Amino acid sequence: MSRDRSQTAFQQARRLMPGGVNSPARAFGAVGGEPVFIDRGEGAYLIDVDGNRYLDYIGSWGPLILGHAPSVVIDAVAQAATRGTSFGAPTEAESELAELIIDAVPSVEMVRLVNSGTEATMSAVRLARAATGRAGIVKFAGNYHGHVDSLLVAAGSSAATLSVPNSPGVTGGTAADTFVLEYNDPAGLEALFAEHGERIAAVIFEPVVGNMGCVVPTAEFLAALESVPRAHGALLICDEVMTGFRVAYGGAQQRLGIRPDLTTLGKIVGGGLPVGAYGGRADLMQQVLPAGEVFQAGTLSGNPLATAAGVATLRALRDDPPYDRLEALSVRLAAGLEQAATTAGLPHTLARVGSMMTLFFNPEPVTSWAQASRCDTDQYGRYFWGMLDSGVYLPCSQYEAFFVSAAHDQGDIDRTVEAVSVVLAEVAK
Ligand code: KE4
Repeated sequence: MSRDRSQTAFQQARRLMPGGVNSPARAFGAVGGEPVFIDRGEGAYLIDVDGNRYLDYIGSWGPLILGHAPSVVIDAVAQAATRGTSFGAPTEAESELAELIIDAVPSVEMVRLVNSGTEATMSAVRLARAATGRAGIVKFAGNYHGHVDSLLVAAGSSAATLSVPNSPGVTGGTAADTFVLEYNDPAGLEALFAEHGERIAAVIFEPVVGNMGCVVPTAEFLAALESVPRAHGALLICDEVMTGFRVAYGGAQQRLGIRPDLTTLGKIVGGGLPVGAYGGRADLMQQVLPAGEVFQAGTLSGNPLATAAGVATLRALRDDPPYDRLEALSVRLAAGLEQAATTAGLPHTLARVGSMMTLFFNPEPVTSWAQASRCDTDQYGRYFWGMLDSGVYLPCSQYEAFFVSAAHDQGDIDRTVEAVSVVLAEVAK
């Protein structure tokens, strides 16, 4: 499999952009080697600039639940483009997308469209702080909510779970208002609120984690998330940027039966174009400018092309839900992966919710970052490259979920299982 043109492209890109990429997730840093440059996507497949075809399980890190270039989306975007790309003025398409989101997501009564998941979580945190008059935010290790300064923090050394910046440029002052706990630790949440409850504005969490690999919440943890913050006057922010419209049409909150105060969305709601959204209780959202006084703005928020892609995508998911078929394909794939790892004698666990899943190179079930961080990432790297050379495009990190799309079929799944059986046998040597 020649990747000469990708290598040339990468050398050129590295002279122009930091690390040659516009998001570090794409740089293959966690698995070594150099990224492939993509020429086009077709259904479940990516074709790189050297003409190699890959069965794609990333789907642009989640947005492409319908696969690459679905005609419903391409036609909608092309049609919208003939009328102009952006007006900086309200359009009816924004109301269409807002209404689709409100009708789908149980806890969302009002919504504001932005341009990314990061903008959504940043704005939801600001709103929670304004609505409660408090500064403290609680997040969980291994949960990622975009590159928001106050959320780019890691568990601090102190037992008080005070956090420390985990990026240069994030100030100690910013980190001082953020607490980091272990996911799936109800006692830790209760203890933190017992000590600091009166200064906490909100808890933000991934309802099914994708960003340390797929990690499923326990019922006890979900119960604590719904009761403990509220007992102390704090809000619950459910970050569904990855799970929204992925694990169910109504997101993880519909599947798990939870009701947060605010929800953040991204990825699928834009159908591959830049859309984020935050929404929830009307009494909270009415505090956002110009209805209220909490500032948030954006030149291209709700722009006609992105809303056209989002509306087309959500209508397709609403009118012809793919979730049962995605479940059947995902069950088949998960069984194949587990069988291959077991036959190869590799310690592993697999976590899956709907069409998002992760094969962990770890003998223990992964329920928090403490376990996730003990995965054998060298084995993962060999698995990644073996699959890539077999024409299967998996996330370039153990700590990312991967996805089945509606464009995948049973033949794709079976070819993937055949490849993984050969690759994992090699990894085990
Ligand atoms: P964006 O700003 O990248 O649109 O969304 C940030 C975000 C917020 N919340 C959750 C739960 C997310 O998963 C993300 C973004 N996810 C990563 C992949 N795990 C995006 C990939 C990338 O950064 O390139």
